[in-house]
Amino acid sequence: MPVTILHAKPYPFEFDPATTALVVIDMQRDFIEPGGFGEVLGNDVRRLAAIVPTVARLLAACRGAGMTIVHTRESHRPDLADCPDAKRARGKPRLRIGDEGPMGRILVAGEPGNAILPAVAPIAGEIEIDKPGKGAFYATPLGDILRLRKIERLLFAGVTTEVCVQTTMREANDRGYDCLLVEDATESYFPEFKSATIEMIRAQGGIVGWTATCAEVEAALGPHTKGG
Ligand code: C5J
Repeated sequence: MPVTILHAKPYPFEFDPATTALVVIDMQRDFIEPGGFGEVLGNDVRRLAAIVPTVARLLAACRGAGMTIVHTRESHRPDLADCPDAKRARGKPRLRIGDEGPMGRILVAGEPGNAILPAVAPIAGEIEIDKPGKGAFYATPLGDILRLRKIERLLFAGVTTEVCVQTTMREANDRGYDCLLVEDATESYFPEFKSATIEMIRAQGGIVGWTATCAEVEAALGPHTKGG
């Protein structure tokens, strides 16, 4: 049965939990924990760590409503065959993708730093997508998986707001999905980039989609969650 987030911006967002997926982008140790790729690039990772409890709450609400849950990881093959030289060289970081860092090889599948934080980790039955790019549709089976499950709408959370979250949301928008970004379940190393992204998503009547808070999603799902 459809539910409505009345206070979503720019206007109410209706969705049916049966045909809506929660997509949690790149909640990986590499981006969120000290010593990972995010910190190697010169970022203060504490901002990202602060949203972990909110993402966990959102996951609990969506799991309780029986929604499809997708987790993504930005990760490359161990042989780096899916990592363009341009991506590897960009920014001249101290440690590059594929180099040995404090949490294993940076942004390489299967390495400790590439794992999703335990507090928001996938559970049995949830979809895990390893993506070599910023967008989760590029060079992954995500589009086919969503189509087979007859998913029509997407809720988004994760990091970073203006990079992998926004890129994936724009890819989804162009593929015909109605998308909503959960404002307090996403974060950026740069607060001004987060707020600008939220503004641009919902500008012009929701040109990329909608935004709402985690509490607003929880309130809408209330009657659908187990025991509700
Ligand atoms: C970045 C991401 N920022 N997950 N990746 O390189 O946003």
